[in-house]
Amino acid sequence: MPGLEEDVRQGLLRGPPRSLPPKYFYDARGSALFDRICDTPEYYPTRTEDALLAQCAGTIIATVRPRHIVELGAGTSRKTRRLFDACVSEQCHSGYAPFDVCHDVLVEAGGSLVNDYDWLTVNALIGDYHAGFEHLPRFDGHSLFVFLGGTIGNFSESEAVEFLSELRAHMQPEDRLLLGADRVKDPAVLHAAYNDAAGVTAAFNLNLLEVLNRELDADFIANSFYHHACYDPGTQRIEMYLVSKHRQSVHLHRLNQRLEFADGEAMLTEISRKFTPESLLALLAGAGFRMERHFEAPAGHFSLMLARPAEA
Ligand code: SAH
Ligand code: AVI
Repeated sequence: MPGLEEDVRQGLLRGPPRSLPPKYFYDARGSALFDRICDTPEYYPTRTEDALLAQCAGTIIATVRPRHIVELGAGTSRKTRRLFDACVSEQCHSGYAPFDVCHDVLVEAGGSLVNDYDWLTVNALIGDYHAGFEHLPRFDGHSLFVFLGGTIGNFSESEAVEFLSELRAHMQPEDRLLLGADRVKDPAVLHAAYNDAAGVTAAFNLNLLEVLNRELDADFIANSFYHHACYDPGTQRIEMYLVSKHRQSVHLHRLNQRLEFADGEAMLTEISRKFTPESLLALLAGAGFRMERHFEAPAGHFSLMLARPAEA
């Protein structure tokens, strides 16, 4: 699995456009900024998915009755609490394994979860989910794998198929996947969600430069770049960039490299794909899953699909 240095060589030192995988957003500050994004009035996905989960968590837990809930890219686990609440009402006390690349967010969230749910055993897994699932512990009994927030949209189509296929290969026949995905909608709503007025998304995006400065002994000046996010209806995705405000050189001392940015040069830091029910079904089918239930937010603003491994 490539680390930061390799990803920088593959993405940042090449181009156009220069690019980096989104996992580097999530140092402690980046995770805290993402959590603040979730509370901005413009960023509808979190509260929309949370409201949907509040409605359907009981049905999901009663149907699956998992012994373990394994969450990929769990972050603060704030919405997953809907599943734990349903575990209480359905008397199904499962274990919980949040899997995330950010150590700090797992430690903080784990502490508050065991405080609030005294029956819950939290087995935090720190790592990169692109490195495969063979290192995940094998739990006794069946698991509900959870991938929320629309994070699947941060993968290209081929990355998403590869990722879900690897997950499918790791799953037992009785396991289930709960996948949250954001939906295609009015471009103005999408644009606003990634351009909040308080500038929290901009700070989240620019924090990537601080990560590079710290990890690669680089000398990015955050103030010399600006946040740009736009929705492309053709590809049905948000593209998020950091744009150079002028011509500038940046040194990556640890890699002994110098980057030359042109005035207005844009570096791609994230894509966030939006789905239709059809494109989501096709993605799941392409990765070897069969959809069992589809829960939709009002006006089709967000989808939660409960899926099982398709028979080989
Ligand atoms: N599931 C939460 C958080 C979404 S933010 C929600 O729905 O609100 C995306 C999360 O995925 C972050 O917590 C980030 O640290 C984690 N993440 C991003 N890339 C990752 C990777 N390659 N491996 C593991 N976790 C990753
Ligand atoms: C984590 N992921 C689903 C978020 C999204 O909406 O694509 C990350 C994010 N980027 C900017 N705002 C939120």
